[in-house]
Amino acid sequence: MSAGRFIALEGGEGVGKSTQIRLLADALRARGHQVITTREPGGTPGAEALRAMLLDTSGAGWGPRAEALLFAAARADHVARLIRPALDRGDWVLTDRYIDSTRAYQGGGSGLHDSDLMALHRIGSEGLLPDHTVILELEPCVVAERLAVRDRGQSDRIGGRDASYHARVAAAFRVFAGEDPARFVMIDASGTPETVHARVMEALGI
Ligand code: T5A
Repeated sequence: MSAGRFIALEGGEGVGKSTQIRLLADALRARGHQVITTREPGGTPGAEALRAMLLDTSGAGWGPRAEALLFAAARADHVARLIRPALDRGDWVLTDRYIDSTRAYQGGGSGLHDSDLMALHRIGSEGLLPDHTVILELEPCVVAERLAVRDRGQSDRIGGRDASYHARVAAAFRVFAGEDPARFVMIDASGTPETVHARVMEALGI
């Protein structure tokens, strides 16, 4: 069996990342691969504790700099304790969000410099990048319909930020994809989960 690959799914809230990770993991397992699925912030007990602190809607929350440091700390634990060991074993690792979420939200959304965020990533996670980063893109009105069904108006601290914040996040993801077509692929996330899954499989050449 060949060595696994490290794949991140990215995009705004509710575009279908978790759904597509499940379908991709099932397809890879059906081909006999060992697959780890995980998420950010989170994936290890320490990072899940930081997730609760980051997304909790009670209290004053965090400024953009503290938020970026906490995401980097969560990622450092996630990489050291789960992602690196899995890749070293030859497993496939599929993560729901990774460094490009920090670049899009704390960078594009909150205005921190990309070079500073990448410096934190070098310190925290030795700069580990995915082999492929799949960005799911969907019209905000379709996302709103899907989340209205699932969440009934509830959102976390970051998902609840205003439309202009989320527009800057979406624009940042498009810029990343344009700058590095070798790592990024943009996928139209409209249509049924199976239709989107077929696009993901084709884009990854699986
Ligand atoms: N964040 C995160 C940062 O600011 N910086 C960082 O560095 C990182 C790592 C994380 C928050 O943290 C921020 C970004 C986020 O605001 P989260 O709880 O992990 O928050 O939430 P999301 O990543 O936004 O995940 P969601 O679960 O909300 O969305 P998904 O995973 O994209 O969507 P999914 O698959 O759950 O689908 C949403 C709904 O749509 C349905 C599903 O069944 C579900 O009900 N659906 C479809 N319906 C119709 N057609 C399809 N094709 C469908 N696909 C899914």
